[in-house]
Amino acid sequence: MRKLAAGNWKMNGTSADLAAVRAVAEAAPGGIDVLLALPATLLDRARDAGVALAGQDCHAAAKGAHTGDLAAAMLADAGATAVILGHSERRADHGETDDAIRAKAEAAVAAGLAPVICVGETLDQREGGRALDVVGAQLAGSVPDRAPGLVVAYEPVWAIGTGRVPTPDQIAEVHAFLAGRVPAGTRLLYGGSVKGSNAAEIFAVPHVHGALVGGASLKPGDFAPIMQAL
Ligand code: G2H
Repeated sequence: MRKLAAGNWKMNGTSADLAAVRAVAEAAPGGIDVLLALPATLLDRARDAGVALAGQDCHAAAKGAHTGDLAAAMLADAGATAVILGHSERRADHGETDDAIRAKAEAAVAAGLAPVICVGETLDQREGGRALDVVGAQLAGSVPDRAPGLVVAYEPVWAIGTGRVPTPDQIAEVHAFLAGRVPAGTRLLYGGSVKGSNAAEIFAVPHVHGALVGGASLKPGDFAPIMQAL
């Protein structure tokens, strides 16, 4: 299975940052896949930068009266080949449920986009011994029956943007659990405070096929060592 380094720029980036997209493309090692989830405003202008692009969310409907939303086909039209769905920031900020995420994923698949579906437990849930129950329920509820190119990202909420990273044993436990429940060929990414300094240790964990990287994907100099560690 080819490894995947995915960057999630979240709500960062303007036209001044297109040079960083090109720099990531130039720094990408051969033999791995690299995907940048840019703000939608940059997708079309980054489409010839030499790196695969993703959206960060889409609507479940194909079109219509949904002010401010984007259809999956619009992301595809702008150059995306994938879309992140169910990121914990979307689940928290926009109340996205597993059912809503599955509907979005079905729309993404219909538009030819590979869904990158995020799951992950909160600190309370982990400390309560419920991490596997939570990610299992999120997986069962949010992944459609048919999802070509499916990627699942395990992002413990307590590790996102905090600098806290689970131990390799904690990541291994969840990834082994997920590996037994996803269709064959599904890539499993770890996400949450991945940096150049911890990437190699994380990538050595069984069933970790890459990373979904937030803060450290914004600067090519930070993202390059992560790509190289894969
Ligand atoms: C988790 C991750 C990217 P960061 O949200 O999806 O962000 O690497 O900044 O923790």
